[in-house]
Amino acid sequence: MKASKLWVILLINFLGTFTCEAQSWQSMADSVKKEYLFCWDNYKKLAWGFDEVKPISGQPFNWYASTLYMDKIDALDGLYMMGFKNEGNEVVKDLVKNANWDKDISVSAFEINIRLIGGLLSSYEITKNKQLLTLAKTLADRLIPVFSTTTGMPYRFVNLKTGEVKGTISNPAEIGTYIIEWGTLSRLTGDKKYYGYAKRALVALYNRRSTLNLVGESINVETGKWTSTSSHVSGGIDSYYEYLIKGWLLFKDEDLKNMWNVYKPAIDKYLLDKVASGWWYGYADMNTGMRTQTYYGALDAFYPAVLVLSGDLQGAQQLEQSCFAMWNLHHLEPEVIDYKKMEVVKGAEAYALRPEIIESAYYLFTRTHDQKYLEMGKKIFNDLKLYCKDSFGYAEVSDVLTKKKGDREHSFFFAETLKYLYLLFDAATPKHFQFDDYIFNTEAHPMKKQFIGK
Ligand code: DMJ
Repeated sequence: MKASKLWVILLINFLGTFTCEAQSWQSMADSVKKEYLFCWDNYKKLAWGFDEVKPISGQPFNWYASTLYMDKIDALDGLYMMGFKNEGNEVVKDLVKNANWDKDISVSAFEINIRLIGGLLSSYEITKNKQLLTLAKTLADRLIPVFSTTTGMPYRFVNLKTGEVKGTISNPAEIGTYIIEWGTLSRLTGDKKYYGYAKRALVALYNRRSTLNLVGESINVETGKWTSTSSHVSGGIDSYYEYLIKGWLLFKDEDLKNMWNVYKPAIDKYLLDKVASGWWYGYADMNTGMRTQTYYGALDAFYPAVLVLSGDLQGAQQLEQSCFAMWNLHHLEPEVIDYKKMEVVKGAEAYALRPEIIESAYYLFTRTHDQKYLEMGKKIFNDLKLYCKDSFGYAEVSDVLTKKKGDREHSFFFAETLKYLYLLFDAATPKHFQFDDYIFNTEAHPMKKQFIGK
């Protein structure tokens, strides 16, 4: 056979395999869309005037005394991304007509920010419906009282009607997870004050880091004194680091990058733990650097994504491998494991349908194009269908060992878990979404990049 003919055959085979693989990932992405619609239709049918639908009983559920449109707003950009335009338009119409923030309820400013302000801003960018931007702005305005401390670090809760604040003991995540949404609000409204509040809080925390360049787990926002010196990358600290690196990428404010550059070596020195079961990030005291726990969990699985964004691809790949081992221990990941013993920590057996491990697989696949991240996503998706799917949606699992379900489907299941699965499989198809000009907030709502910094 002539060499040229052989080349043609090889090329056809290669293209054939490539197309075939792309098709199979396309069909996985389509399956995720099907599950999104299944969950959405149940929400719509059974809980339209409420925040969420309970996946086992089909009962409606509100976070507070009255609805804050949690599923509607958290799911909205996902509906558009997956092509469910009519469903999306229906939500926009409903929000524009009915949404109102004049409610006598004390709410978590952090959750309202990442889910509602984030979701309204990204949906505004998609639809260009100005009323969504107005809803985001008027909601942020009702949160402003939380920033009234002398330190600049926000209180945790605010009454949306009266502006009364509470929650003096807070944590880095709830203090330092505003700049993506509030910076975007400044960009879209031309009012710099939103960026200012968020940045002041980030800097206030940074100024209170230990001499080892670590932060603790809880702090008094009035006095600025640490109330827990436990340092880790888990819940309560996680998105503080995420917002430094993402905030820099989004706004090119060098101050944010400089802060991250001070933390990163300290995190690697005191928290990174290379043991027989893999690379992990455990717990240490922020002042002494002494290891306190060999714990890692479902929430911590966001960190490979942060490592990818900060350029540490090797660290990200190692850590994601560990995360997948954690998932495969019981074919659903628990809230916390002891990675030295590779055992679930007592009292932390639940899996709340969290997205972080998928989010990290998505970032890693887009940077490496390594098929193994698609295979990870496939295994996770199949386990979700097997162990979490119920009559009216997907249910959290209260114990990954017994697989006993709980009657809750958090709104981040729409905003993040299913969305990141969809984006992961979509990324393997020829006409995939491009997010080069966007940064996802911690609830997976994409925000457009813009230069704000110095
Ligand atoms: C989400 O609400 C956000 O990602 C937040 O930063 C912490 N994790 C939950 C989902 O697990």
